[in-house]
Amino acid sequence: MSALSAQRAEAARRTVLDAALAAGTCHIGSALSIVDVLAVLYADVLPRAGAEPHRFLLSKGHAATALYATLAAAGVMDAGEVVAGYCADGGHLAGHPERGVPGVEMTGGSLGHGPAIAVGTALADRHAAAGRRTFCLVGDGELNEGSVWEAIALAGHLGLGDLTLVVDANGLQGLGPTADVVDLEPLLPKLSSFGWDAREVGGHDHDALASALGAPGSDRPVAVVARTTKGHGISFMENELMWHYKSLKAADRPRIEAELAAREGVA
Ligand SMILES: Cc1ncc(C[n+]2csc(CCOP(=O)(O)OP(=O)(O)O)c2C)c(N)n1
Ligand SMILES: [Mg+2]
Repeated sequence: MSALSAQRAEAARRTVLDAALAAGTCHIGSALSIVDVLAVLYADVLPRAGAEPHRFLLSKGHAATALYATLAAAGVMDAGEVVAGYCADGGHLAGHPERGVPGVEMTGGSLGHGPAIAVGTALADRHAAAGRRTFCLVGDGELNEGSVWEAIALAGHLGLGDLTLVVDANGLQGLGPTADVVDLEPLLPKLSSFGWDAREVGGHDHDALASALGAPGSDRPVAVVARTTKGHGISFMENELMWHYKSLKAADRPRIEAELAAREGVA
């Protein structure tokens, strides 16, 4: 495991929770689900020596705190600024990411749009011979959006090897398990059938993530199905549907601090 990604993931988890506590907002489980994926991307995969970093588009924009916290851990913004500015009156960090904020490539929030935008940026970079990869992260519930599959079909047809779709496969969406809402498993053969190089990985395993995300597809787009736990890292939130919409209250701070202290003890 890259020491850098591990250390940044712990820092980002704390920022996510501090921001959620300060703002009293929801989608905490959704953000914790992807902290490790983002830590690996921003520490080990996106940076390019002497060139602009590869692109990252957060399609499941409701997990915005994970993106802000990762950008803070990477030094693009300040963690205190995330906690004070997220969903605050007059703050500049909205509940869903907005283009124009440093480090934010795509405005998100309405699910289902990231993959099509990612096809566009990958195609533009291909024409520019930029050698630049595009990564787009979607939720597994978000895969219910038909527009996602139009983009998947087109990317496979175009053979966009520099495009990587990361599926945050946590098995839960807003109002129930994905298997009960619209079951799209098995995902790997489905994605392969659209001409994608489909890979499956433990979504909190930094080494496995780094190798699955690090290698572009030769002439096929890459899909990384990251098997994650919604609410990962905070025991009472893990796999608990209610932490999609439930918000933390000030009275919850001691139990959050206890969980973070226990993590820091083992990290
Ligand atoms: C087009 C659209 N419809 C509905 C919503 C409301 N919504 C926000 S999060 C969510 C569930 C998403 O589930 P999933 O993609 O699995 O993400 P997770 O919460 O597991 O991270 C829904 C339906 C939305 N943001 N956009
Ligand atoms: Mg989900």
